Amino acid sequence: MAKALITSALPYINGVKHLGNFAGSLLPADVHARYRRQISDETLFICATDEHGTPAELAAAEADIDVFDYCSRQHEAQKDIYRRLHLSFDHFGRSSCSRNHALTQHFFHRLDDRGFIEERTIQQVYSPVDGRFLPDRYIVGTCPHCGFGRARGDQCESCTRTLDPIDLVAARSALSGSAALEIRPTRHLFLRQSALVNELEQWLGSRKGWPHLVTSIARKWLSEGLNDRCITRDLSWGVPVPKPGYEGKVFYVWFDAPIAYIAATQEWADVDPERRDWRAWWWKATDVEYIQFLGKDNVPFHAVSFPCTLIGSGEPWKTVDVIKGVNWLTYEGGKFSTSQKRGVFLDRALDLLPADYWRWWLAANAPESSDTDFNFERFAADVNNDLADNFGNLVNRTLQFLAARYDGVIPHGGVPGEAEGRLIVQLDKKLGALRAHHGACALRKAAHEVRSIWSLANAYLAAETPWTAFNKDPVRASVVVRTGINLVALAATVAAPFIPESAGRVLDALGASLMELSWPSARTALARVKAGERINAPPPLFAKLTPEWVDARKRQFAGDLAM
Ligand code: B3M
Ligand code: ZN
Repeated sequence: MAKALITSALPYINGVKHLGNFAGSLLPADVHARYRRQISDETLFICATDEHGTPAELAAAEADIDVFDYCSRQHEAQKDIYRRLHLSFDHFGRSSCSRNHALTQHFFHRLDDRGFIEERTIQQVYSPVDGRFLPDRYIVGTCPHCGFGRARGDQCESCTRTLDPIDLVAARSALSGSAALEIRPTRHLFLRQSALVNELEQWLGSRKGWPHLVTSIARKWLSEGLNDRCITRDLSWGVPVPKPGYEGKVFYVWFDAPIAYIAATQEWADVDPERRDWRAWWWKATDVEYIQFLGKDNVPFHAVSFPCTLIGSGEPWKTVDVIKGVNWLTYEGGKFSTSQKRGVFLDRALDLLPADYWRWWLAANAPESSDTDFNFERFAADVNNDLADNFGNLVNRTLQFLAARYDGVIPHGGVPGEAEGRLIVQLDKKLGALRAHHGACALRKAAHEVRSIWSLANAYLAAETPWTAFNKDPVRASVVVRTGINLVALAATVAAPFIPESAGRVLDALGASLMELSWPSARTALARVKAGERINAPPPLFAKLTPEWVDARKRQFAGDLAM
């Protein structure tokens, strides 16, 4: 039995995430975790909220509440949304937890002891009125390129150009509004990544099976020369820097956030220390396969920075085996934007439709080889074709026919014939392909294989016409109906990682609970549900999305588009 450690990029704490965040890391990680459990691999799926850094501090200040309380509320809100999206985390933790504080400081001490930390003095903007140094994002002013009045010191949200705080016209503090800003020297700690280049090169060379996108980003960073990285900030919200002279400073959020993968695993184990051991997943864990799921902007931090932390510690930490990085999901031809509230956010998505609709579309259109554009027409067309007409129709017509003609009891009699033999051969081929796609974390291809299994099941029923055979050749009809019911069970089984709620309803109706699933070979799969069993047809699984629905959604979200 293989062991799979699966992590999704940690969603930032501030605000509800959008469909792009969901499609880029949370959903693919969940589908993979569900698949791994289905094939009985020992699976641990870990995630957490990424709570430190400027955005959380700023948002809490705006809402006029304590930053920890702010994060607690946001964490609960996000957790609830992920539950409703059927994300099957083994643990959903917080990067602000005490375990992460301790672990982050531990890594710092190790790196410092081994000579990988260096003090440097840098020039930074100081605001006497606020009594503090201001990170780039805390400085606002007019964009020199487009004239946008609320550009931030790191980037103009209007024209998206990256900025330096000194570029801003009429720069002022985002906290107090004070324009009396000074440049002052401040001391910071740097992680000497340049001293780890060789070890990192070697490590990267030993990784196999990464998507081209990920390898090329990692290689680009290495070939441009690894810069030493400033790992401290002049903030109060974060993990304190345990070094004299650094009182009032914390670690940079990107230093502590990946460490939270480990800390969250410790928290998972803390719940049941008798039976759970975090070390089995992270410490000398050579029997574990570790897969990280994330969007392409996060690749450098996972392919370079975090490995530098782990390798630089000189301790036997588990490093990632496969980084599954994906491209962007775009929204109606443009970017999703949290700050500009552009796009469909997860709470509103769930108000519109159950999780499975979104899960299916986003998996079947995963932005793997290129960016993918979400728009409501495509969404409705795919949902109607795949879920309602293909899977939904297979389930409904089979179970309704059973209810109408056999009183819901699976008929005895007859033996499988040539058509069933052919079916098994075709199914085994498709199941093999499906397993290979899942194994390669190729979400889109796996979803397409699932769809083709649904289509094959529908094609079998269309060709073998139990509804006509029922009168002409009842024995043959019994064989086809039995096969049909088992095809429904198989269709739901392969669908389960993608649309767990709908698949679960079907399997429940068939008396085959999700927990009992093992990965089927076609011959055993088609003999799972036996003659004589009574089955209650579930109500229709999916509603079709009408052109009126699409129009209404476009109008509903038009305001966001205009922003
Ligand atoms: N919170 C960024 C993001 O969600 C960041 C990921 C952290 S993973 C350790 O895009
Ligand atoms: Zn601008």
